[in-house]
Amino acid sequence: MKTPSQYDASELKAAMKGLGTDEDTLIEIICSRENNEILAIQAAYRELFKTELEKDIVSDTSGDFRKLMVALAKGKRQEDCSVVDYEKIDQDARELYEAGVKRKGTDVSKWISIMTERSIPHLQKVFERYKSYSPYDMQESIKKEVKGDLENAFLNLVQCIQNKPLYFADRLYDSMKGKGTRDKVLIRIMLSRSEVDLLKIKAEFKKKYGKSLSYFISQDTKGDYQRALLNLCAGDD
Ligand SMILES: [Ca+2]
Repeated sequence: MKTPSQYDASELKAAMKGLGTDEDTLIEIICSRENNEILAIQAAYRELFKTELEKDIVSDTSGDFRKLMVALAKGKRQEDCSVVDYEKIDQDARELYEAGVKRKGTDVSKWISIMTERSIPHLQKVFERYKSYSPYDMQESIKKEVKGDLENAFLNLVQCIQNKPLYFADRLYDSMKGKGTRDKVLIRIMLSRSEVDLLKIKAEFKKKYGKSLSYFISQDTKGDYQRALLNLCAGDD
């Protein structure tokens, strides 16, 4: 049995070791964990692998995607604050627009600093306000402005900021939809969210996909593996 941070550290190491990188795993973990979780992962990573998480990210990624992953892996996001700063919300929304859709090319560093340093409740309001400046919402803007791993990472990040349980419900659905199952993703999300927000994830899942998460799992898996996942998923849904 590993602690959650040891588990995340091991998943990150596995995503980066050897040739190539499993960017989807890296993005999912780095974009969705909170400051205290990131700091605990850094410590677990150091203890288990005798090296720094940031160092491995730097050597396994490149360009603006690397800048975004490294910024998130520092765990420097402002903590929630009960005071709502409408001026700052407006300013950040305008700056996100001016750094992307409004100009030729994209000022990715500006996007990174706003989206990795501001608090989650603040950014939720910034993305709402953003629509009064831009003809496209934040997700549409990301799709227009950037490509590849960077696009994928920004989209994951914005989804996590807007509604994290829905983000994980979508990832669970993606892991099971169509033919076959992406077992690694299914197992990782079930294990890593089981004591965090699985109840909320189950509610979002049923709301969006019409049937319960347990139903999807029972259709897509079998045997002991199925029983273990259904146990994690236990309870009324
Ligand atoms: Ca642009």
